[in-house]
Amino acid sequence: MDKIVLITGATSGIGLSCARKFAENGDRLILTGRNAQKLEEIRQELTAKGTEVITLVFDVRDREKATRLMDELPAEWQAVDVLINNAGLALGLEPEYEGDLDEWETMIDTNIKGLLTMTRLVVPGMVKRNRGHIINVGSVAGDAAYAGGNVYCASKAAVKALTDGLRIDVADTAIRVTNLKPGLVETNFSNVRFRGDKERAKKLYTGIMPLTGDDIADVAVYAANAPEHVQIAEVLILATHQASGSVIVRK
Ligand code: NDP
Ligand code: 8X3
Repeated sequence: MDKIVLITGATSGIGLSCARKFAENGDRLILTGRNAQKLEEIRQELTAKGTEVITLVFDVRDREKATRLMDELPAEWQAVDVLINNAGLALGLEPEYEGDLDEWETMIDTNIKGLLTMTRLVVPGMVKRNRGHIINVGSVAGDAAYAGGNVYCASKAAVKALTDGLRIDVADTAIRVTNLKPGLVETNFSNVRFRGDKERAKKLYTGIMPLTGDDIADVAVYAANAPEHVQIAEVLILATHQASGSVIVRK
């Protein structure tokens, strides 16, 4: 209750669901994203319900801007209790010998380097205060590669390694570190992956009931509110008819 929760990529999907669920939980929110107008709409929606919200407009790949905006946070917002490293994306499903180098760079810069930037900006304060929780949004894709997943899967395997590494590095503190690993969640994710091909994106969720952003946000809220001696280290969350990154039964 009443924690300061910072969410990256809060303008859509899992990040937006986290914003709403943590607001319902009574927390104060720092919402970050690239889309200033969407962030403002969400801020208005949540403040109308009594939640205190600050928005920061930056791309997680822009280390300089992220640093400046985090430094400029009002003193009463500096002590972030929960960092949710959610901003991320997949681009394409081409074989590794045909993929686009620029798209690979975008995934690596966002999913890995953006997460590291935010970790480096927020966690030192948590260590000083001996209090905090980092929730990284990994993926079932980080457990094993699937066809065409190559670089995206590698980026989420990196999220697992970085989450595990951070957990070791703060094991002598009261800070908790969680890797949330969703499977198929119906968000804007596949529209982005298939570069705006909505039909192709929709097909992915046909014949199976996918997870929703809210399903994942519920687990994040649970992890953040577990008793202080309980560290939810890793959670794999799959749709009932999904068994792994590559086994999905559609009816
Ligand atoms: P969405 O596309 O709905 O949301 C992604 C969010 O990340 C958006 O707010 C997007 O902002 C933001 N984002 C992307 N790139 C950047 C950037 N460079 N800087 C700041 N924000 C950025 O997808 P999801 O909600 O599904 O994805 C959220 C996370 O969940 C990702 O890390 C994804 O890899 C992970 N995930 C998703 C799964 C799924 O099946 N959907 C399953 C497992 C994990 P903008 O609108 O400006 O692009
Ligand atoms: C997103 C889920 O299976 O499309 O991480 O990689 S999947």
